[in-house]
Amino acid sequence: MATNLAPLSGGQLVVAALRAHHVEIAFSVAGESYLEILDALYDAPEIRLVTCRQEGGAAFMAEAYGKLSGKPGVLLVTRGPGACNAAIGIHTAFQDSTPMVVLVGQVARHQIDREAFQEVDFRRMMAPLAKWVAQIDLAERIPELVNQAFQVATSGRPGPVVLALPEDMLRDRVAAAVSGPYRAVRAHPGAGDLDELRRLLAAAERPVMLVGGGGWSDAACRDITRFAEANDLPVAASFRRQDICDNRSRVYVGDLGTGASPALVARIRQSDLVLAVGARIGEITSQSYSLLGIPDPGKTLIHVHPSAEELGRVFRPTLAIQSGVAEFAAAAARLAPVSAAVWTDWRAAARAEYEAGLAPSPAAAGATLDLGRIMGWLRRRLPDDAIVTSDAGNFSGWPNRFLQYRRPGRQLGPTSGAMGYGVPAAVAAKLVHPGRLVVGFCGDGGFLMTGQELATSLAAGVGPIILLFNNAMYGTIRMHQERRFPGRVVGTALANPDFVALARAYGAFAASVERTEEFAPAFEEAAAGTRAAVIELRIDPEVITTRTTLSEIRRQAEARGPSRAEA
Ligand SMILES: Cc1ncc(C[n+]2csc(CCOP(=O)(O)OP(=O)(O)O)c2C)c(N)n1
Ligand SMILES: [Mg+2]
Repeated sequence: MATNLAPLSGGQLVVAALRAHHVEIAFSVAGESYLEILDALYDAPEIRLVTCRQEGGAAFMAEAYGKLSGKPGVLLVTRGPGACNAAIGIHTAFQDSTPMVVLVGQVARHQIDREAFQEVDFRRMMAPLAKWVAQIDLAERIPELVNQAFQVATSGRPGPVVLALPEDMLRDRVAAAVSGPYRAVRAHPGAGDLDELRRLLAAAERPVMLVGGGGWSDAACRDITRFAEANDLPVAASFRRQDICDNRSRVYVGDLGTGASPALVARIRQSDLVLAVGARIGEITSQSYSLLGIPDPGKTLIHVHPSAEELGRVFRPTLAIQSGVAEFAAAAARLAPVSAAVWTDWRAAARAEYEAGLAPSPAAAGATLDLGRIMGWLRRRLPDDAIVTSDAGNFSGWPNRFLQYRRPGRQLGPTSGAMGYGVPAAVAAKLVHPGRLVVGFCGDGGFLMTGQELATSLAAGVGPIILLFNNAMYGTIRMHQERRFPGRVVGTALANPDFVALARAYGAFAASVERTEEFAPAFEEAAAGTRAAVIELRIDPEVITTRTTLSEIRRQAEARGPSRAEA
């Protein structure tokens, strides 16, 4: 009981609770609102405190850690301004179903509701961004509420939890027993569910499995691939979740991202059964909600998701199975296979289309910097355990289409579409796995949003390789402009700094690549070093996607005429 415990400050109790939940790393930007926690961390060397340069970068690092490890990413930020900067990473953790625990310093309890210095009501501000928000007003409740935070962040559909910590509460001294670690709650598929799944599958002729969402351990990925191979089921990955099913397996048929292969999209439209495992089937994956009817999908839909709230939310499933993805994958791998002969040709044709898509499209070929050839080289060069991170932007189409992901390698990208993710995620990945090759992709736009976290990387002595696609524009938005308002370019041209000089000023290795043949030597030099590296790829602005050019998009929009261009 608490009575014979030595009193601790609220700050010390928070750190004791983090230890009880086996926290090994925390990302922070310091603030005077939580000095007590920082001071307690001074005495807790087993928790690695990473000092970041902006809370947006720190929040992306915590999110990437959560995605990579399956454990909550812990983020420490100060009240109003710190929390506002961190919001982008909290929103990303929410959309990406990533476990995260955010500790925010708050004004003293007796100042609340005066609009005290930097005061924000976090319950209101974070309500739509976080899975749960609470404020700890009594230091003796720290063990209870920190435990609840870890439980909520990891159970069901994982997500971010925000705890506001009034600074005077952190100074109070109380005797309270912390306890941990948390135990995530995950549902299992029932025997009846699995029987019905087999029955529905046996009745199908053109089935497709769609895998996505968070919570995929290496073992769960192996299990779901085994199930797919045993049943010869074609497997598509949802947006930025390409590392679930080994892309080299004969069952893998491609991904449903922003630049999805038209052949794959057509095939899913033709399918008579979709088995969605872990995926929410969100806007990007469903190709703007066009792949399936709403609410009647128009075909058999078996939807497996850890959260009851997601099942039947948009699409009415024939069979809804509430289950953790690892729990479902383990059960599916043990199922007796359904006779697959009827769809073997269907699966093989889908695989052939995917493999054909690995050959670069003619539109991009022949450029001085041939990105198709460079990506082909990288696909062969990256080891099985490489970690690839990505920012948001059109450049991400290149690694998404041409690299092949497999465990233990990883793909870490924001399904929230948040720019600025690529560099911090690469830094976090390299901190967790210093011995693995970490390659972060970003555009010139995204790089200047959070590229200052290179300083964090160099301070921590870890070296990811950043591939910076410089086309001197917010290319994605320019593409949309050309589609809707051809020739009317506004707000999307960028005047960039000298990226090589900038990277070198941080102490990073830097190179600029203009010709295809310069890429491999620059990459090898970066990989041979231990410092962070930035390789700038100078992209012809014409090369706007992996499949088409900017002028082709403009030509098509002009041919459609003003009314069609509006559509
Ligand atoms: C934080 C944030 N701001 C704005 C956007 C809207 N947006 C999406 S892509 C994009 C341009 C990305 O430019 P860049 O990083 O240079 O990549 P490119 O598209 O040129 O390859 C913008 C502004 C966003 N997704 N996230
Ligand atoms: Mg750009």
